[in-house]
Amino acid sequence: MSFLNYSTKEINFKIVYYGPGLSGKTTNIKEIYNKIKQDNKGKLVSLATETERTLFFDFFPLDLGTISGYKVKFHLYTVPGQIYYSSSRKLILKGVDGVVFVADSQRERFEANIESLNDMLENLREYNLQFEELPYILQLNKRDLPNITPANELIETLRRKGEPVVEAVAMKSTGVIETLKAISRLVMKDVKAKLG
Ligand SMILES: Nc1nc2c(ncn2[C@@H]2O[C@H](COP(=O)(O)OP(=O)(O)OP(=O)(O)O)[C@@H](O)[C@H]2O)c(=O)[nH]1
Ligand SMILES: [Mg+2]
Repeated sequence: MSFLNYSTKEINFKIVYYGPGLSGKTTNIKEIYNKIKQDNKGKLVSLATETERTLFFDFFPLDLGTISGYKVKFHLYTVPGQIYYSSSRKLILKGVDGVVFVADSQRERFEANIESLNDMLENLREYNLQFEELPYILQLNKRDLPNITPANELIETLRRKGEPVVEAVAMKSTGVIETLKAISRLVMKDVKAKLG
């Protein structure tokens, strides 16, 4: 859960980009990283295989200014999408405050999206995290490709609780900041109420 530090006047949020292998999770956070001013971000830690697939996670901290005198920090993580890194995916979800599900719009990845979504829901359940309460965004990525499922069909299958949906071409940065703004809006909503 979000960590409110009274002595340092900081609020820390953990945001995880989840989704099937090669859906564009790392691309999302790299694009965000490239767009943020140096002063507002920490180091991007990225551990990848030779083929650039995420091995454990990608991570960087992002400063989002202050609310009610508290410094707001987002810690952005991606999970490794490859099926055999299931235990890492679960571990990375621990204490999460918000999730972005990055779906791959390509027809041949239709089932992979569903599998990954179910895997996410199962992992959240195991941590006793209430999905209904969790700030959550569905991103439909790779909308630039020719072999894609229509957005309405993807929404019908993948949308689980009326969450905001963002269409994206992460590689070209389209929809990336919109997605980040959408998830931050949701995670900040609760905190603003608490801080008054
Ligand atoms: N055409 C197209 N390609 C994309 C888009 N977003 C990402 N890609 C490409 O898809 C491939 C995989 O992207 P990554 O961001 O590494 O995917 P990932 O979800 O982090 O993959 P794992 O770490 O293996 O789980 C790369 O070659 C990207 O350039 C997009 O919107 N359109
Ligand atoms: Mg990755």
